[in-house]
Amino acid sequence: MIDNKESEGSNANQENEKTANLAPHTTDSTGEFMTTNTGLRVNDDQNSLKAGDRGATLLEDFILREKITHFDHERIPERVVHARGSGAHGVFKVYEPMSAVTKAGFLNDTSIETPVFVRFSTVAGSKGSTDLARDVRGFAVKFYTQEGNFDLVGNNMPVFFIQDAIKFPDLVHAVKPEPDNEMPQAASAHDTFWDFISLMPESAHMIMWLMSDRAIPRSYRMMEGFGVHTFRFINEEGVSHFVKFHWKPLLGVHSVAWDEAQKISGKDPDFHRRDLWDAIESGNFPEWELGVQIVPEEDEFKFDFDLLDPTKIIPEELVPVQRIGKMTLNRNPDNFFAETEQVAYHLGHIVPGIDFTNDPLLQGRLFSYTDTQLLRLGGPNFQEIPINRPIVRVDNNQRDGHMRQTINRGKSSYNPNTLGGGFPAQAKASEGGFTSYPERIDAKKIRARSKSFFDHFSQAKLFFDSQSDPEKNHIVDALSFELGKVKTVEIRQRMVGILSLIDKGLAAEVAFALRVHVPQDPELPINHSIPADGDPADYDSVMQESVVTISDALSMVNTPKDSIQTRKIAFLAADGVDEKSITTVRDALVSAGAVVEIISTRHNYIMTESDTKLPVDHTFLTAASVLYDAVYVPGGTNSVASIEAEADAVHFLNEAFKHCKPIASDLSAIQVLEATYFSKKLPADYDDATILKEGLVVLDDVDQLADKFILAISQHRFWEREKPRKIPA
Ligand code: HDD
Repeated sequence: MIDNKESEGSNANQENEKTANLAPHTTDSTGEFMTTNTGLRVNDDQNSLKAGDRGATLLEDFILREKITHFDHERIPERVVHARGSGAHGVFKVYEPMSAVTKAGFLNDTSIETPVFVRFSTVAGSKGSTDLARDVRGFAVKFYTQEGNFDLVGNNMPVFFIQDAIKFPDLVHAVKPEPDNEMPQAASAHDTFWDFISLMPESAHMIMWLMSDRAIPRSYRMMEGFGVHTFRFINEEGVSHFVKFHWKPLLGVHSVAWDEAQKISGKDPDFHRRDLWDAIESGNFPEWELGVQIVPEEDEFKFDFDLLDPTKIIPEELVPVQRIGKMTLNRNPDNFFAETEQVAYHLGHIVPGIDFTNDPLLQGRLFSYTDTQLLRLGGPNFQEIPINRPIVRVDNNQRDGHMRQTINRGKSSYNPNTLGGGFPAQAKASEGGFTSYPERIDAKKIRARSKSFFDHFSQAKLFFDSQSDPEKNHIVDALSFELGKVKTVEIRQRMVGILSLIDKGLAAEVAFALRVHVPQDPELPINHSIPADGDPADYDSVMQESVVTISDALSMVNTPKDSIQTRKIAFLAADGVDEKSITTVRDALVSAGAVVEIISTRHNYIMTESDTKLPVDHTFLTAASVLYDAVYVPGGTNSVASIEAEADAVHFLNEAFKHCKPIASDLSAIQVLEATYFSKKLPADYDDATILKEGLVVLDDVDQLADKFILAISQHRFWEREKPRKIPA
């Protein structure tokens, strides 16, 4: 039952208008008696009411019936896409008033901290699927503004698979598990997905993103977000500017390796959820800057692509991203179902100062989101669920329906009225009333696609060309994996044809792995989403000469690498560890913001050489290298001997090496590294240049070692190591 106790959730001190708004709906049973839903105190929650202690249960048992009935109805349909997700509360603050382009209050008042609720998600998998699937990540932000809720329902990739919402059910049917046998779960590596994609050249650009490491982020906290569509900003004078929204993570953009992702899926399928939760619990609040690319209305046709086409980015070289504010996630939800599961985002939740464009994907989404909540949340009153309520008043003449919470006083529920004094009253624009941008429309009603949407390859090529060599290799590997799982050879062949239009070398490498041929002179494939009476010739793709040929912003190599904040470092140690060797490095890493965990052969604690107890976080049974960013082996004769003798420890190091992670060892523990497969690759020297290239640090002086290890960890990964691909782990 509901009471008025303050929320005592994880970070109850993060007070704002939304926490106050949630408080009356938040409850805590500490110190209370158990009751039924009608408030009757329960005397026996262990036994049902029976005809004698060995007799049948009586229908009269209303307590049993209420409990079982509620349980029977606990589940609601999972989201048709983005079913698997994790949420967090936070705040957003704008840096400078944006009045030149938008009148949105929360983008103008620098004194206001706007509460937000963010939900990150994967797209294809079910609610209980792994976080580490190769997939797009949803990045949905609900701003509880003083003018009502504004939802920015984006992804971690700036483009989309299709140009028109009418293709969305086809796309999703193709990527979801196949309908006859419901396999595979949370994976695009199967025939129906690639069958569809190989017939949809417009998805070429998105496929490059999906096959890149962006699809396997290290953390939700280390990925970008994008509003994808071009939206409009409207200022007080009614002037419209086009705008693209970006989220830039302050920790940089980082990924894991594909082999690692698959192993994490087994070792800890909640890896991203846990990472987000733990970061917030430990006070390491994730932060993103909100970026905007602004295009004046008169520049609409200045580009070699159409601003309304959601398969295109505006290269940052053409229109820079201005960082206009910061979002900080500072409180974990109190209850997953009540908040993260029941939150309902909708692209159509906007505020004055923000408006839509005619992007046909955006337009279709405007229908889908409310519609889906009606089924998922059971009726039209889902906006009354606490997490969805705005922090401002809601007054209108909408009434009744399943589970109505609001008790509306008075006789009139219509407008105009005199019996209710004419209220609620319409608001003038000057009073905050929303008015749509009066875009001129003079057109024939027609089912068609603009020819300005027909260039499907130049930005796919721009993306591929902008990647570093390791990133390109990962795209080749990802395609070889995904298409390798496709059973129908014709689909593989068709995809190689499409790839050859993006980059001949890429196509050749994938074709080599699949043992199919690269078509000599591939024709631009026709767009198969053509009407029955359409002439395919009218739908030919056209390749534009891209003005920007390389965009640094597209490569993760160029992300900031100046911090080890929140990185998880494994220390492999056992009884007899050298106290200085372990504590000096631990203290240095922790003061640089990293999280250190000791992994040993037994639980609970280890004793150092000087007889001090150090707590053990995991054993080799409960931890794995794929759950850490780097590894350190401290010195101490007995500890080193135990670790060297532990096959799982050697595997731990081999695997960390294979996944290109920084590895450090006290020189006195070198015998552990010598037991690994990569012992032959240990460099002769450990100066900064070698460390920056190889990511290996072996030194006698542990103070110096700690400094160099921090330098290595801040680089994240040493992809160069992948070249030999011969580490068996
Ligand atoms: Fe969507 C959920 C993002 C295209 C229909 N979408 C959903 C979520 C995100 C996105 C982040 C999860 C929200 C949450 O956490 O609750 N969707 C996108 C982006 C798109 C996109 C960035 C392209 C630019 N979506 C799209 C189209 C349609 C939908 C074209 C339908 C025509 N999306 C839905 C949906 C979902 C949804 C069926 C499922 C659950 C929900 O809405 O609340 O309505």
